[in-house]
Amino acid sequence: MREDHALLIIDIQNDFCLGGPLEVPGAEQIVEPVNRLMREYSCVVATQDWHPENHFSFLSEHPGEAPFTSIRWRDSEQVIWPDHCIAGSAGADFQADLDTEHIDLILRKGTNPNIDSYSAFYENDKVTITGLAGYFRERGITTIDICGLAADVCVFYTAVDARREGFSVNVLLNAVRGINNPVGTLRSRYDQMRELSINLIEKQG
Ligand code: VGL
Ligand code: ZN
Repeated sequence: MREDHALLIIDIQNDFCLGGPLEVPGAEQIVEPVNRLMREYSCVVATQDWHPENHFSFLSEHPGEAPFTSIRWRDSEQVIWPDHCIAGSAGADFQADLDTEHIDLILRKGTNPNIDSYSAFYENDKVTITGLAGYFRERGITTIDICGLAADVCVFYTAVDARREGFSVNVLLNAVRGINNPVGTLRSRYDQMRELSINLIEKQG
């Protein structure tokens, strides 16, 4: 077990799993691989997407818009998502089969109604930090292995910010799944990650 490697598990929550409003195809298939992986790390962090019920990214706040389309909002682009992961709701709970006893730190993100937060390190304003980079540095972490949901949204933005913060970053392909809406998004995000020297690897626990 390497003390300088961390496992970062992104948003394995009910609303992203089968039957959820923001279902990621195949999401349940990663739970067992992630459970096995957790045993290999001395530092395990998990995030939860954790929104107030009036979060501005929600479809219910934009009557007439279509989900998964992008709108212009206060000088930036914002994707409209089906309402999901409302703080304290059953949909925001970790998927029931996830072995949460191995998690050292749980970080909740997206709590500001006016800012979305895909990355575990920065909110989407790219200014507001979560403190996670500092947590990893203080624990002597140099390499972050990332798994979870969704590969083309929160996993992607988390991996990009982890690189920017100077960590070595591996995305564990067998333990992520993507939304891929519109089709082609997942592939393009994988290409962007490779260009940023983020390693896309298979790793079994
Ligand atoms: C996510 C869309 C909106 C994710 C979170 O966890 O990938 N995607 N909020
Ligand atoms: Zn969200």
